[in-house]
Amino acid sequence: MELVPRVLGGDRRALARLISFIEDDGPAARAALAALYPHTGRAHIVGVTGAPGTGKSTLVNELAKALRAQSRSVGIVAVDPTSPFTGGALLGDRVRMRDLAGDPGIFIRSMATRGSLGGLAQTTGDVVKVLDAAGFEVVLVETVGVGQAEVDVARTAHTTVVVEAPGLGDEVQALKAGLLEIADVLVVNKADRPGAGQTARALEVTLDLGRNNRGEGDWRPPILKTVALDGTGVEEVLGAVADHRAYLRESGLWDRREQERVRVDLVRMLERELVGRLVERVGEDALEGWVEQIVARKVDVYTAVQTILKADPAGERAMSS
Ligand SMILES: Nc1nc2c(ncn2[C@@H]2O[C@H](COP(=O)(O)OP(=O)(O)O)[C@@H](O)[C@H]2O)c(=O)[nH]1
Ligand SMILES: [Mg+2]
Repeated sequence: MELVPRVLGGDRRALARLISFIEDDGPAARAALAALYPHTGRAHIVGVTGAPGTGKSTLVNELAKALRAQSRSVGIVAVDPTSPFTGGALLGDRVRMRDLAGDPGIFIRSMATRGSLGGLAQTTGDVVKVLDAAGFEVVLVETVGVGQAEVDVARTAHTTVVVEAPGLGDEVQALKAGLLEIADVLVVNKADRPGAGQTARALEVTLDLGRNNRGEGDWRPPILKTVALDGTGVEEVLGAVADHRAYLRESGLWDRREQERVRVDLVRMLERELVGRLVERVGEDALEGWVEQIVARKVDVYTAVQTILKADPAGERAMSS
């Protein structure tokens, strides 16, 4: 595909077009991804996640500006599956990020869900690869930390920044358990609001109780306070992100995380391919027939799966090997 050399050469319009192809998930996009793959592996992929409204987009904007001030190129992928329902959230992000537009050292892409969340995780991963291949030194991935798919997206980052804010109530407390486990850097944003110190102390206690963090290494996530609105504390967050990168390199965890990322990617791709092929061979009508039989309690889903796989020896072989 002629887009590939242009993307590698720094052509921004080619980059935007290629990402659109990837979102449409055609065979051409896969060929391009295959061609780009040898050029990946250089970017520091930084996930920024947390509950809606904590200030992730504002923080990402400030982080990007601070990185640009250090002359480092930045790709941003903002994933917000809630936006089609709430309307306008992504638009708001775009407006806010306008002060970064026109700078060739930065590329911003907002992505809304089209298909399943699982599909979104895949697409996001592919877009990150393209930005990596295109030479962006840091790729910031903003995700809303509300579900497993978002956590999966965060898991594919080298460094995960979890954003909290005071005064968001119980809903946020409930999110903490899952998100704290994947946090490499903790940010209490909206430090200009009352309760920020208390939120930070609560996080401190929770960290002490539940060490740590993917069960690997002895990195303790620093807890940093920011006011993303005016940039206060943003340099410190960048510093912590850089420290974490150095830690990953020195401890050998960088390579382990790469392996984890590739394994997740490989298994996800195999699942998609196998299920796709199998459904194609079995046929939608036959599947519908199985659904009706299962609904009618004439057969159970477990037996149905075994029977379908037996009737399709290629699928059976692939699934059981
Ligand atoms: N008071 C205060 N408000 C903030 C701060 N950072 C972001 N906000 C506001 O919080 C709201 C949500 O911010 P946004 O970045 O869209 O949050 P996101 O949903 O996590 O991406 C916006 O109205 C921001 O202006 C901050 O540090 N202090
Ligand atoms: Mg946002």
